Amino acid sequence: MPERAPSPPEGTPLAALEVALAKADRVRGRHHVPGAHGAGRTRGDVRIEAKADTSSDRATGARPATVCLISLYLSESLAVRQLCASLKAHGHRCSLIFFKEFRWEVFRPVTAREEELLLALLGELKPDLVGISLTSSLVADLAYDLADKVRDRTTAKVIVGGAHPSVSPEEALEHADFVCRGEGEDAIIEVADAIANGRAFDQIANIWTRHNGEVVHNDVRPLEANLDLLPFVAFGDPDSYRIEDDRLDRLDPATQIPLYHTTASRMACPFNCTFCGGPWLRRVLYAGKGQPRRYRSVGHILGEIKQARERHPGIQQVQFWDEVFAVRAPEGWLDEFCERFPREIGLPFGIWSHPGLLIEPTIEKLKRAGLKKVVMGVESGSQHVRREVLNRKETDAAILRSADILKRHGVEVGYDFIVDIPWLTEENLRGTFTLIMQLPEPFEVGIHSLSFLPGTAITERALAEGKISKEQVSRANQPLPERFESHLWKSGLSIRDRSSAFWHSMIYLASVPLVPKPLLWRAYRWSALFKLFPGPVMIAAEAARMKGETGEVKLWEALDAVHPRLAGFLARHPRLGAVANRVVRKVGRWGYRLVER
Ligand code: B12
Ligand code: SF4
Repeated sequence: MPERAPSPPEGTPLAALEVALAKADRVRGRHHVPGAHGAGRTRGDVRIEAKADTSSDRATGARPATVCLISLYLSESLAVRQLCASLKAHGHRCSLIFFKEFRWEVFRPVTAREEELLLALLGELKPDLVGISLTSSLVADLAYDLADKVRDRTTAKVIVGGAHPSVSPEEALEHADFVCRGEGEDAIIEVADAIANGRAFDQIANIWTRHNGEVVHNDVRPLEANLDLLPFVAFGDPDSYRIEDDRLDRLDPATQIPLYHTTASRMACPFNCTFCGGPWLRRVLYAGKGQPRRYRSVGHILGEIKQARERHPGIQQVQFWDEVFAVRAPEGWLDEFCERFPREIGLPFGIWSHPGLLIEPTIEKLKRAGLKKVVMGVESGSQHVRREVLNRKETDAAILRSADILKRHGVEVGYDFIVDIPWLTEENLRGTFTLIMQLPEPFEVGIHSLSFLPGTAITERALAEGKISKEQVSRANQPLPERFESHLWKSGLSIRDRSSAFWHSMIYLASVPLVPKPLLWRAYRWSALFKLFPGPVMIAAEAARMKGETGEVKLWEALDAVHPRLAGFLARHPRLGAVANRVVRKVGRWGYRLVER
């Protein structure tokens, strides 16, 4: 037995790693005896058991590679789960690292300790290849920063893949040894094979790399037509780690929640909204490479969910992440799904859909099968903006009809709107307010900021018309915390831009059940006055937002957020503050009386 190495000093990443891993192993009833297992590796007291060598299972007889896949701010990531399952099915060793979680309510930046934990974990796992999933431009800077550090501090090769590097491979290749464009299952297997076996990797389809200092661009391979050939995504895999809140845990975060994430199709959406990255993937990257819209068989989907439930019986709901669920599905697919899902799974499920597509018979069938919630993008209350700027053809009437169908069938609903499209006029914002006011309650509304994603039609147009600069395209246009919060409405609007401040606040108030609708209609009728003095409406909106976050109405904090100078002045003059308080209450009561009339 080798001599026990001293424990890492307390508080260092390795110490934390040790604690986390020892805890995980205690949970599994396993004890670390350094050197006792042939396949294990040790460092200090830290020991990460390597998987049994599966090389003998490999049809090729080639050596397996050790791969670590990192998902950034996306603990559900289907991408790394799918890639991991494919790598393992081909005999490679693969660990999943879920680095930070995506929480809509609040952005939590990466801490120095979390970064150290990640690098220390990689130091222990000693991968040949580290894959970073860059699902969206949102996490591009973080991905590149980590890729640079991994290349500096470990001997692993780094590969990045996902939607963002698919559009911007040159940029990604500055930070990685390989960039995968498009779907990555076969490509990463070939890269792993090549690395483990010392073979050339400059002719692998979908991969961009450097060879003798020159960038090598390989074409994208044809799309896999039969999705049933893919193994079920990795879920509850023992080689999963989570880094969050300055700690490392050996667990799959998806098994900690009662919601199971999956998809029924790939690239199924038939629409071409100008702000969306999907059309570029379908029409540019995969032009001539086969039909992008592909469906898994119902049996394959149900098999995956059943297997997941065996591993985590606590699953209480399923979320399908198809862009538009069941759109243009093969004949008979929807009927088979609606017949088998309740019988074989019997859980409620949520979907994304499209307001131009919701028809009553489909909703009826899906509701009987367990449909609980539909989320769909309406994007703007102005038909003109939808048609001319966003390339969305549905009319206001169609949107209201869809909303009505969902309401009548008792399906929960969420709508998404974008409120800062550069071409929007005051009239368009008014349209968004009135449309939200007409939607049947209850509903949830997500108010978003427009991200200028690279490659999208709206970005090209905004660049051509000088509405944005190249630096503003997607990831470059805001610091990470702001980008994360871009989907949340914030009062940060300047009171000087009175008209937009008023309409944004009104839209927000219409989307949350705090201020009674008649009061909002009254403010709407008095918009000429409130546009000159938007303060009260802004404070009400900010108070509503804070209520959403904290559950309490905090008028003082809301005033401070909207008008810090006034709040400061009142704080310094408590008597005046008390008078202001009385006035606000009086105005509030007066407002409510107006509503009752
Ligand atoms: C479902 C989905 C989500 C879900 C994620 C659910 C999940 N469980 O993964 C949620 C709602 C959480 C989400 C969030 C966001 N999303 Co999203 N999302 C999608 C959607 C519709 C499908 C993605 C998916 O799961 N596909 C199935 C998996 C298996 O495939 P995949 O992700 O494409 O991964 C394959 C390849 O990309 C590649 N690959 C991926 N990673 C890696 C890594 C390596 C090493 C390799 C080799 C290959 C590789 O191989 C994978 C397997 O073939 C896509 C649209 C689309 N059709 O792609 C948008 C999409 C990816 N999302 C997008 C965006 C913008 C976002 C958000 C920023 C939205 C927001 N403002 O909050 C966030 C970002 C979250 C984050 N931390 O990155 C954009 C990205 C465009 C861009 N250029 O940035 C897309 C393209 C849609 C759009 N609106 O344009 N999203
Ligand atoms: S409907 Fe949704 S997924 Fe389809 S193109 Fe429009 S935004 Fe993208």
